[in-house]
Amino acid sequence: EYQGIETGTGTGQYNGQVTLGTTLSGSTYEMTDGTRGGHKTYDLNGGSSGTGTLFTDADDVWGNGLPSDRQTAGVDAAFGAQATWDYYKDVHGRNGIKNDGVGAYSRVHYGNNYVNAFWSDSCFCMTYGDGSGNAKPLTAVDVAAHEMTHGVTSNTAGLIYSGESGGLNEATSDIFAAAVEFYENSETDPGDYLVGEKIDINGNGTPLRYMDQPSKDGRSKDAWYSGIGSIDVHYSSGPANHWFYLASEGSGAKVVNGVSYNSPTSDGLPVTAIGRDAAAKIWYRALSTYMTSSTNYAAARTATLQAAADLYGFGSETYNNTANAWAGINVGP
Ligand code: ASN
Ligand code: ZN
Repeated sequence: EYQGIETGTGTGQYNGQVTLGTTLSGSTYEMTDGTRGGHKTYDLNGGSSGTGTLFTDADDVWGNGLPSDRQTAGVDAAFGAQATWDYYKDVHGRNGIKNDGVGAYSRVHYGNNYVNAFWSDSCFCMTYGDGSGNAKPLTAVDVAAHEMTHGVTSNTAGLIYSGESGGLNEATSDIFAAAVEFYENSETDPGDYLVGEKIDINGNGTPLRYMDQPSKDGRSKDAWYSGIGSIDVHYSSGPANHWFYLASEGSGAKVVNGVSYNSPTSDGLPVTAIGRDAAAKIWYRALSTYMTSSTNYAAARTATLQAAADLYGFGSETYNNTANAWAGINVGP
């Protein structure tokens, strides 16, 4: 009996035709990615516990792009996990969520009309609902990267999921969601500074969150204020998401990959971009080296400046513009 690492092809709902890491076991292909820590993708089939059944296939050609094919959501979830794995490895030299080369796993078709996705530290896994009404399956690349990054945060800074550290935890997931989407830059889902734009969770085509001006969602905050730690972490993430946009692209109006952004600063002073790659490098080093479970906005600023000094030199242009982006969200020395 043959057993080995294979490369299949799949058609999910969001990225057209993709290649997938699979495994041949006997005469059956499994959705087990042997090149990325053995990450497996399971069909929960409406259940809400356990693993359901591992996706298997006779010819290593998965999904048909329609949600009616059970494999379609599996293709998207597996693709999101592999894109996120590749991003952390290629860009940050991180070998999996724990940096130990071991894969997590994904579960799709969770529950009934479930309109969310989540990471769990206890199963070391990601779970996706099918959506409901207008809301499509929650398996887009930015959602997968957001959830998988919760695992990375748990295994690095360990930012507590409440108060200001909770907002920074959420922002870390949004920041790397955007970074992974730009890294993958698929033709049908190019990189952007929007979160969840493919899901249509609001039913009117708007995304869940905007990083250039987080308040566009009607709830998130654009800038830090004393007391921001008492709002929901998905809204107190706003200023840090805004920091990432300002650092990446600078303040003012801009079009990136065909999407228009406008990013005013809280102090009205302009911010010059350091570039997305530098901003992501700085945030990752801050997260993995300097932030702790209780890091707040002021400490996050210090952590990124230490990271910027390490990577680009104290007082360098990149260092100074990193500080300017914090000033743009009302976090100062
Ligand atoms: N999808 C949400 C998130 O990752 C689930 C939650 O509220 N924890 O933030
Ligand atoms: Zn989250």
